[in-house]
Amino acid sequence: MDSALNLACVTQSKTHVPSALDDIVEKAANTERLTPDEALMLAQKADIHVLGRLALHRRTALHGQNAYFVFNQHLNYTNICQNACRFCAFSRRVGDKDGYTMTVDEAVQHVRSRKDEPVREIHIVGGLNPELPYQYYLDLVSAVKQARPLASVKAFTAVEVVFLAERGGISPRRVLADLRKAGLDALPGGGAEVFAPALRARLCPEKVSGQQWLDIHALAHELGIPSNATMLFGHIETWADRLEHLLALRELQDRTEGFLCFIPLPYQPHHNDLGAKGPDGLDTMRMLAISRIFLDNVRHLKAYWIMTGIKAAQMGLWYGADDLDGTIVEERIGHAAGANTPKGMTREQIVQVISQAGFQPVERNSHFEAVKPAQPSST
Ligand code: V47
Ligand code: SF4
Repeated sequence: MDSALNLACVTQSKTHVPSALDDIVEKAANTERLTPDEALMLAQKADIHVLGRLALHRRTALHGQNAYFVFNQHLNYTNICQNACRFCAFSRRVGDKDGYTMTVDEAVQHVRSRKDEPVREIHIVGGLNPELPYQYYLDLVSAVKQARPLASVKAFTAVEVVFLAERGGISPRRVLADLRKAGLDALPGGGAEVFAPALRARLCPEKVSGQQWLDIHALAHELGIPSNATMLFGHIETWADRLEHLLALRELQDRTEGFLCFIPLPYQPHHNDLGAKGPDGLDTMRMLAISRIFLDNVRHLKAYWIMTGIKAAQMGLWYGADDLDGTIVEERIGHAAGANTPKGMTREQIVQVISQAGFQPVERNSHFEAVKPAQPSST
C-alpha cells in the first residue's frame, strides 16, 4: 500500500483480522483497477473516511490542488417534451399553459443579454418537442455560435440526437455531422440516467435505452466530438445498478477516450411522481468517491453544485471531485425538481467557494483546458 496514504490507522487495529475488504482497499490505494464486485464491496462496506482518503489520493495525483470551473450559460430552449420520465419536473406537454419554446431569435437574445460577460461555454438542452423541425436545431446552434464565436457550444443530449434522427428520417451519424458543421463543439452528458434496463423501464420507459445512449456517445467520439457522461442517483437504484452503469462507461472510455468528465447527478425529489427522497450528504460523498476510484480512465469528476448544494460540492472536492461546473445563471431542470441552490454564481463567488474549501480555483474551457480569465470585450 502507498505509504503516503497510511490507511492502516483506519482499517486496522491490534485485533484486526485482514479481510477481503482490506485487500480491496490496498488495491485501490495502489491505483490498481477494481472489478465491479470489488468496487461494490468498497462502496457498501468501507468506512467513509477510507473512501474519502482513497478518492482524494486519486484526485490529487491527477489534479494536485486544482479545482476547475467554467464561465458558462445554460440555455433550456424548450420544456415541451413527448416523454414523461418519472423523475422529471421540468417537462410539459404541448398545450400546457406553462410550456414554452424559444424561437431561435429569443435564444440568441438570451445569449446576447450576457454579451458583456466572458462566457466560454453555452450549454443547450431541452425537451423532445414534436413541433420543432430539424432545421431549428441547426439554426439554433449556428445562431448561438455566431452570437458568441469564442464560446464552445455544448448541446443536445444523446436522447435529443436520437429524437432528431427519428424525426428527420436520417441517421444519428448524419445528425451529429450536421450539428458539428453548424458549430457544435461537445455533447453534454444528460439522458444517461441509470443504464440497467429493468430500472430504466420504471424510471423513463419512453427514453432511448442505455445501449443507445452509449452508441451515440461512441459515434460522437468517433467523429471527434468529445462528451460528458452523467448518472442520476439517489432514487430507486441500488449500488449494483450504479456499478453496472460505471462499468459500461469505463468500457466505452477504454475504447474511445472521448469522455471528458463524469457527473453523478443527485436526484432532486420535488414536483414529480417518482416518490423517492434523494441522496443524503454521505451518499453523495460515497458516490463521488467510488466514481473517482472506479472510473479510472475519465479524467474529470464534477460535483454539480446546482444539484449537490454548494456546501456539499465543497466537500465533494475532498471526496474525489475536481470540478464544480460553472456560473450557470439560469438553470431550470434541477430547480423545477426543487434544487435549493441559487440559479447561478458570479465568477468571484465560485472562486471563493473553491478557495474556502481549500483548493486552487482554475478557470477552464469546455475541453477542460485552463484559461486566463477572459475580459468581457474579448468575447
Ligand atoms: O438528463 C432530470 C437530470 C439531466 C432530475 O454535461 C434530474 O456538463 C436530478 O445532464 N433530479 C440534465 N436530475 C442535466 C445534465 C447536466 C447538468 C450539468 C452539466 C452537464 C454536463 C449535464 O438532469 C437530465 C436528467 O438526467 N434530471 N430530472 C431530477 N429530478
Ligand atoms: Fe423529457 Fe428529458 Fe424530462 Fe425525460 S428528462 S421528460 S426526456 S425533458
